[in-house]
Amino acid sequence: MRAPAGRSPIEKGLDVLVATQDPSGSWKGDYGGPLFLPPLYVGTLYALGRVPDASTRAGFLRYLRAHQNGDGGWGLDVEGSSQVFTSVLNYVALRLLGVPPEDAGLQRARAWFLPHGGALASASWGKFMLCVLGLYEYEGLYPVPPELWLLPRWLPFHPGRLWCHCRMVYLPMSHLYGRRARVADAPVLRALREEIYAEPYAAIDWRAARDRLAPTDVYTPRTAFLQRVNRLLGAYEGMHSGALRERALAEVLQQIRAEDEATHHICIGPVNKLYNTLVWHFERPGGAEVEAHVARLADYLWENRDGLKMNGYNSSELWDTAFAVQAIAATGQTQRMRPTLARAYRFIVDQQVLEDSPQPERHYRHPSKGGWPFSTREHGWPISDCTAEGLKASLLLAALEPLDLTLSAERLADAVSLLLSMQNGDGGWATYELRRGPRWLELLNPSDVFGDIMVDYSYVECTSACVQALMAYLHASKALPASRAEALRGAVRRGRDFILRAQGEDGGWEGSWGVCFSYGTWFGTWGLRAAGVEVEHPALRRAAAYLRAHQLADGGWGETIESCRQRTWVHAEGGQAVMTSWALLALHACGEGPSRAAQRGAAFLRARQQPDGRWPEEHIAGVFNKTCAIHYDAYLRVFPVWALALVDGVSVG
Ligand code: LAN
Repeated sequence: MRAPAGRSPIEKGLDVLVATQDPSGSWKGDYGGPLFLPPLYVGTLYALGRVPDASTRAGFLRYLRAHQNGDGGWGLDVEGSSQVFTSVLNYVALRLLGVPPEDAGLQRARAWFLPHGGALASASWGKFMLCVLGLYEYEGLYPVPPELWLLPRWLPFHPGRLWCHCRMVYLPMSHLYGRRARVADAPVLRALREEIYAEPYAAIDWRAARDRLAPTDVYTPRTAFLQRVNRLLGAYEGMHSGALRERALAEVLQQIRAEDEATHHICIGPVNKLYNTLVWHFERPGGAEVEAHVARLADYLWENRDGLKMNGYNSSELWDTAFAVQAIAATGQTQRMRPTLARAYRFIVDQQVLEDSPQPERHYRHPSKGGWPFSTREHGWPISDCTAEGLKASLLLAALEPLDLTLSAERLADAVSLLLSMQNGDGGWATYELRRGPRWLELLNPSDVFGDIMVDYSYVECTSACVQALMAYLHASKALPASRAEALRGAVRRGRDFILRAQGEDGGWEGSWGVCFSYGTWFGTWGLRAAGVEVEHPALRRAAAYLRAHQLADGGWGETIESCRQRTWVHAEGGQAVMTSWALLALHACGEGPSRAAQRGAAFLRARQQPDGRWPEEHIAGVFNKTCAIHYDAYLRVFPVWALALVDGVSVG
């Protein structure tokens, strides 16, 4: 696509948004990045006995080869340095796809992971999948007992209190573990057992293997507390009652069924999607549950230039669309963009979740009615900040009369009530639920490779989005009963105070779902401004100074995922368009759009825009659990337009 000459950078950016909108009205795209997902997908297909068709196979092969590091291994994600966990799993995936062990890429892989300890040194999640594939022994795992689900709910470590993503992964794991699920042996598996270990399989001491772990695979070291609990679980496993186990497995299966049905077999995330599929395969091979799961497996696939990948979610559509709408609105070109906005509005309206999941308390679910999910309504798990962004976008669009569609007052009120119900005692908002567990649960994080997965904490991003949405609703609603308006203002004040407390000494905010401090500081500053904090407030002065101090010589801002891992700003080699945009949005909120720093940032964005209106690919901008990078395809099309709309053309002060 070539842009007509003479169009402004913003117009060219808008043209790209128009051209890339999906017929459904959303923007959707590649949501890849994590390299532990494709091999879990391939392993699941293998376990189900479903040979991928030729194009799926070729697509996966291209992707896995494209992301093999120079040293022969694979990282946790496409930007990460090699780990045993993902190196062994991707090696196994390539073999299961039919690549022979003599293949040069596979030889290089073995030459990397065998000296690093082979499969015995993999992080715990790798060993688990290897068990299911018959490539590791269950005795070499610390137990994942399903009986935990039978404990009284009031216990602080009941699994129902875990962050929902952690809980929903360990749920099917406990079933597979309890049944010691394992695929039938086959020649390729026998060969693999010789290839992925540095020693003969028969000679392995499985008990000792529980504690083997390569330093490359450790982000969250196993605490003494976790080791004690692990030993306790090990002792329990040696003496557990068969009848109780059956009861626990039945309860776990019931919870799995509820998750499947509430999400139309999409499941909350990619890992429990695959493990739930496997549970049903072992429980009722070829049964209706397996068929229902298989029908939705491809929802997670995405083909791009680098090959076929498993996305980190069934999509990021609602989230991206809500941001695209806000960026477009900021340009003021809503007249010309009307058809695009009308389609987006229809999409957003259609994704609101209109009812609670079945028997929510029974299944540890927070109410859902009125919320927006990250992806689609069918997925069914609303999230605080997705609800907030969905609400913000809807209110903006409703104000652009007439797009012949509006959300009823009742549906808007449902969204607001849900947001109010999700505010934590500390004034902040977590992701999907109220915070349910104590901080010390993090000491039992068994994943090795992820940080902060045990509890759903309050986050600056979620809090800021909710504060902004509540204020937008307050401004838009003329006739609110006084008590309701007061409840909203109280929630906003508590949210504001949380954001103030979350600010770092240096003036920045640490982001958790984007890379990293530029992302967090965008949310921090916007939340404070929405809550009525003046630009002269010391918190905003410090934020602006913090951003100015991190501007690069090229006029841009840039961080790498190392910022998230090390929890301190780590500069990229040069400015990145997405992070520069976040910094500019934040400076704008601090009243510094016209400043020299911001104008240099805008010039950086303009200079980097290609003739076709796009910005070139750059460092990954999304992250989860401190360590894993994830690609947000729409960000490069949305945020530069938004930032330029707010700061460009404003005269230098
Ligand atoms: C997501 C995607 C969306 C994201 C935002 C809404 C952007 C954020 O503001 C809140 C957190 C949330 C919902 C989020 C949490 C972690 C997720 C679900 C992911 C990054 C997508 C994939 C990731 C999930 C945990 C991946 C599977 C790995 C495990 C450790 C279970």
